Amino acid sequence: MTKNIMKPSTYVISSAVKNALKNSLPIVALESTVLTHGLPRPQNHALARGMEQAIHDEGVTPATIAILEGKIHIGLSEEELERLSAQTVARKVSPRDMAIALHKNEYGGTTVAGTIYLANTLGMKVFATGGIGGVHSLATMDISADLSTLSETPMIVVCAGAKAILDLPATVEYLETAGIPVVGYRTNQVPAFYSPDSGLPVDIRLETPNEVVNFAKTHWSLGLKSAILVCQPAPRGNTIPRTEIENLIRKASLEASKKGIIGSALTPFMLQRLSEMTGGETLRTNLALLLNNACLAAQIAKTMYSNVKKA
Ligand code: PSU
Ligand code: MN
Repeated sequence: MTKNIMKPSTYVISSAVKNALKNSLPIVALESTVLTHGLPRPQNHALARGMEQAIHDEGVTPATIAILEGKIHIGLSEEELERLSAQTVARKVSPRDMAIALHKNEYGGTTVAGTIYLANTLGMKVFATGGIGGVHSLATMDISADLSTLSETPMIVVCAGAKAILDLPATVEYLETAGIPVVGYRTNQVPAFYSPDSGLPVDIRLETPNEVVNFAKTHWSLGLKSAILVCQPAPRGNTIPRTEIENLIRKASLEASKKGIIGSALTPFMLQRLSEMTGGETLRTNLALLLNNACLAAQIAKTMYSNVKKA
């Protein structure tokens, strides 16, 4: 069922996504800030293709969502994906920024918040990313719009926890306040992006896509409108020990504050410095966990839609 409340003139849906929506076939929505702001070129484009391919391989339709020249695109062609990945000037688009990017005919990478808003509006249920935004620092009130949007968007969001440079305990507290259950996928701890352990317990541990789908249905059957956050650790062999990465994050933050780097420039700076300091290890982990999350999201979408058909 689509509950489309957007004016068709504001967006373009690819024929593959249109077909999947029309026939209630499984779809996984993908964000694009990770391409425009999160990863270096050309790895961003390779990753985007890899995630789409991983979803295809499960027999599921990927829907990468982005803004191209002032139009919202739901599902990108090969050429559009390449063009977006090559953009050096793109806006990072959360719900607050959407009309701005449209009004100014800009390119935009949609964040978790921006993407799940659009995906849910079109009736999609499953989304994959690397890490969600969260609480940077309570002192500055830098709290990602991902959190408030997750609280009002009934989608299954597969991630490896929150962005590594955040205050993870504060982020987890906010998730509780906002009514967002944190599911550990085959783990008891909220993954800390690069490392599997954070010392913070998940709200419930689940083992299979089927359990995730049933849990989400129970949550929504209560009339709740919030997302389900499914947290999966980075794949074995690609993780970085918690103490090691924490030290490097401290070092990089110090550098950033010395250089006066703040706001939207902070994440790209931190990710680049971490990658330099680890000889590319953080980048490899980031890519591996994104692919892994795309696979799990596709399996969840497949399960969800096969259940829908049987019902
Ligand atoms: N996590 C990463 N890299 C990223 C992001 C998250 O490791 O690039 C992006 C996601 O799109 C997320 C956004 O939704 O950052 C959150 O940004 P902010 O904290 O400014 O809301
Ligand atoms: Mn922010």
